[in-house]
Amino acid sequence: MKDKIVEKLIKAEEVRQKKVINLIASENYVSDDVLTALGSSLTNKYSEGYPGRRYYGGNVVIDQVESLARERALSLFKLDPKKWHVNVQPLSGSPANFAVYAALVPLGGKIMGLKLSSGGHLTHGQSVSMTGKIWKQVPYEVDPKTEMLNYKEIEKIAITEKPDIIVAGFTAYPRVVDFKKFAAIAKKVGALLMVDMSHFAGLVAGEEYPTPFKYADIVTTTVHKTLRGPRSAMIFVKKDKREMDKKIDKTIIPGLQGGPHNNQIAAVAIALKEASTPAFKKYAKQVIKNAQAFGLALEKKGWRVITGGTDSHLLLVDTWAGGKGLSGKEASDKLEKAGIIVNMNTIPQDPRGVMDPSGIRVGTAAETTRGAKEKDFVEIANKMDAILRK
Ligand code: DSN
Repeated sequence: MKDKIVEKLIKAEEVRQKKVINLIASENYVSDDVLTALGSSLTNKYSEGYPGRRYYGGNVVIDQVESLARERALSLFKLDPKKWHVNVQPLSGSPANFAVYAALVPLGGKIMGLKLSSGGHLTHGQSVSMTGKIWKQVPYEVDPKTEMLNYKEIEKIAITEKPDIIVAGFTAYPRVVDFKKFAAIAKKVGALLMVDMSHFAGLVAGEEYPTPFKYADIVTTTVHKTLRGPRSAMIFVKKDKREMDKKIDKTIIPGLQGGPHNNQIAAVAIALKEASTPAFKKYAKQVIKNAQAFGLALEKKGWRVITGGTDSHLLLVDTWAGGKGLSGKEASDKLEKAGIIVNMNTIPQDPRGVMDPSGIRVGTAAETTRGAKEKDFVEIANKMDAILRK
């Protein structure tokens, strides 16, 4: 690389990534092929529009790349192209979710989403997100006792509030979501059901987490978490007389975005193929086994694990409880100094603020890619315990 300053920074980040134990639940390590596609000449091309209908000439190859990514996306999740459409152009998860609301929810309409402190995402209608400014969030929370979703309560809220869209999905909820129950509630109140599977898409692909596709009208996902692809997102949408597929496509371009990032879309296509292999299925299984072993080991050391465990790749740990009195920020800082990377996170009913919450979120997707097994996570739990008690 001619730019020695940037080259040095890239090398330094590579070294950092290799040195640490990475427990960020939303991160992963992509294959060399994905990296190659990201750094390819596809980045040079403008291709506003969709395959076969572009505003610029010279897209004969790019059309094939995007069509391939679409075919692989539908095939990975076993979707019939006559019944489902996928848009692979969203630049990342937040713009993908925004695009769904912009296409399908009237301005000022209601988005019913999981509260941030219960594990929801900013773009599920939180007031600080544009999704909560343009639309109104109707929040639902996890049950204060079980810390799990309470479908009876969710139904009550939906009946009272009559949201336009119900969002199921999370960034910090460790359990499986009952999409069938969500679909029944959405049907009862005449709302659309959107599932944001960003966190667990790889587990769905590996058939280790329930599929939302039987029940949802729209499914959004990032590609870079458990799915182990490049930073990118996709919107899956049912094809029927509501023409939601056409509305979503028009909202992405010309509504919100310009030229798609073609290098990224090629990398998505590669990741989708990788995720369809038996090796990936094994990976998804191991991710969950590791998270469960990790949770048990933390509990054995006296740490309170939210909901008492996990069905997925992530765990929420209460660092304040049991007289430990460590805020999530303090815990995260202490761990980082010792080479373990986590993020501070609110826990259900958190009395402390978002910037200094009572817990941390940890995940197993990244270290499982690097070959970690259950015994490694028991070791990591013991190491974390020793660091946090100092
Ligand atoms: N930042 C992602 C996460 O960590 O869950 C969501 O946007």
